[in-house]
Amino acid sequence: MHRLFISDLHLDDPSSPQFLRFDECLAVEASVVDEIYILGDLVEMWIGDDDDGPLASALMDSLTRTTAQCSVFLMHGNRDFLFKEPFAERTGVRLIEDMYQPDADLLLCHGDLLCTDDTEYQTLRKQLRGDQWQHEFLAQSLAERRAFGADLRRRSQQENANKAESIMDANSTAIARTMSEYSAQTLIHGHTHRPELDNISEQRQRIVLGAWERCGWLCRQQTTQFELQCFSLARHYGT
Ligand SMILES: [Mn+2]
Repeated sequence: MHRLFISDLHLDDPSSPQFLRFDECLAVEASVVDEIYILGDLVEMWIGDDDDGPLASALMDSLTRTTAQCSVFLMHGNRDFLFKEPFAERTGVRLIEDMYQPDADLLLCHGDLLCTDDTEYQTLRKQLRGDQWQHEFLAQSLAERRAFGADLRRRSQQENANKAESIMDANSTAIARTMSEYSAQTLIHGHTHRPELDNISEQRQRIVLGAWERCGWLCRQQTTQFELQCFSLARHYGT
């Protein structure tokens, strides 16, 4: 089994280096790997599957081309939890739960659930993931939803600037408890933007995917081997 894992691309502009490299990465890897897993925060903000903006259409084209060649699994992040079935049907991606096991010993999550020290964020998360909030939000016009998204991003930047770094990291007790609960030997997540391959013990490893900021990040699995890789966003993927 040959798999690729990516997260935290925070795409917001189809002409950005991030989007161009993402599009190339999918085109190159689709014929090489069996499965691609996108573990949340693929985009900076997803306001609903009816989005008619340039990023939404470029993204749908790119994913549709890819799913013609390999399986693509999409998990929600805290920026794009409004990807729903219409998007999956249009692009051929499969939406997966946050906490997903492709194999018995492998556990995937976005990573925000592990940041248990940030109680303020966990409260907001519960609200935004609730049916009532989502129903009311999706009833608004696209313009209203875009404005709300921009405002939410501004607020979160301000709040996070005042939080200690450690509060926004994954909590080690939560990591251990979660891995035990799922009997996982390997945990892959993103969200914290702190890429690392953490050998917790002889039996357990945690791989944290990086955000596509200064470079692009991915984890490649070939049979039982996992490798965390970064690559330049300044030139074509694979060159
Ligand atoms: Mn995130």
